[in-house]
Amino acid sequence: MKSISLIQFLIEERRAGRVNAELSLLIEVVARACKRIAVATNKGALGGVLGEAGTGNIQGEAQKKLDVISNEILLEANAWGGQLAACASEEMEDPQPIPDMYPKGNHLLLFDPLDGSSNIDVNISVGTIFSVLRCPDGVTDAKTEHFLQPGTTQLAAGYVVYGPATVLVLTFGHGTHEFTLDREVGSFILSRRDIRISEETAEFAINMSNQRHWEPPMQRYIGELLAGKDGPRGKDFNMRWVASMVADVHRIITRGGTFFYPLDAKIKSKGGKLRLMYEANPMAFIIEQAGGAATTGRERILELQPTGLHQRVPVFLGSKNEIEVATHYHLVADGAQG
Ligand code: FDP
Repeated sequence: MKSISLIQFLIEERRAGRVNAELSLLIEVVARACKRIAVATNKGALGGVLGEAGTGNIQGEAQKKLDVISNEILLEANAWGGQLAACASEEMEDPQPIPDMYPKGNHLLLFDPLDGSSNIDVNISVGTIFSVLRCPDGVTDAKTEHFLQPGTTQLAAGYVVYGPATVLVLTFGHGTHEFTLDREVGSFILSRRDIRISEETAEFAINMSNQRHWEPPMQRYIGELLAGKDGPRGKDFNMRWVASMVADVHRIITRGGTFFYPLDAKIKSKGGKLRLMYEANPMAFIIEQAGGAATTGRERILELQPTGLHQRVPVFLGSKNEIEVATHYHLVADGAQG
């Protein structure tokens, strides 16, 4: 079979009228930056990139050296290309404008440069997540308020998982596609087109150590899965938790399953654990485009009106039928459905 590189794929998408030249160039630049992050992560201890950076990000989380390096790689790669009005990142409180010496474009890029960073030092998969929005017309100085658009307006979303292989998963709203990095050639090659997530599954991912802090409908839902064949669901379920969202989502993209980071008493005041703009929204777009579902347990993630760049939300995503059951239990508990 003839292999199709990411560049060829993007040219084909342009010819089909599904992306414009500026967006396709932007994705090429992001993919190139991610190849550099892959090189840095692959070096591990030999590259001097492991361990703490000795700084904290704006969410008060300790930054790893690779968080900082990955953020710089993405900012630097995207500053000069002319496709962006501004960038926003998990690692920076405010959006970063494009320096005056470079031309500005019509897009806004949001990213989590290195997701799952607690796994870096133990050689477990980590990843980059990104989301692309259109900069509102007439805005020459893009600020936070211009980024606060619902996930349904995303023009593109993707993630790269730095695992045994480096894999890019991408959507422009016309299906979800996977590219695998050919390290010898240095190109991402299309490895799966139009991925479909099975509607049924018997595999779920959740941090069980938070169980006692969950809300009653979450206790009920997971309790029923754990009861297995003898319980109300009448079948056995298996559990996985990598604790890198990219790796857990990539498993779902590959063989189905569900991922939950629900509200719990410890994180309730923050609104959840995961970030809406650069974690939940891009992943929800990718999952829905592959036939899955993504909710907060109560609402469709992509329809939320963001209120802050670093807003947190509960995340339920994956195989459709299970996400529907878990969401239904929450709505019933709230009295919204009988
Ligand atoms: P991390 O804090 O290591 O960056 O983005 C947050 C995240 O990882 C997700 O990638 C991951 O799914 C989750 O947090 C892990 O949470 P737990 O520490 O509760 O396992």
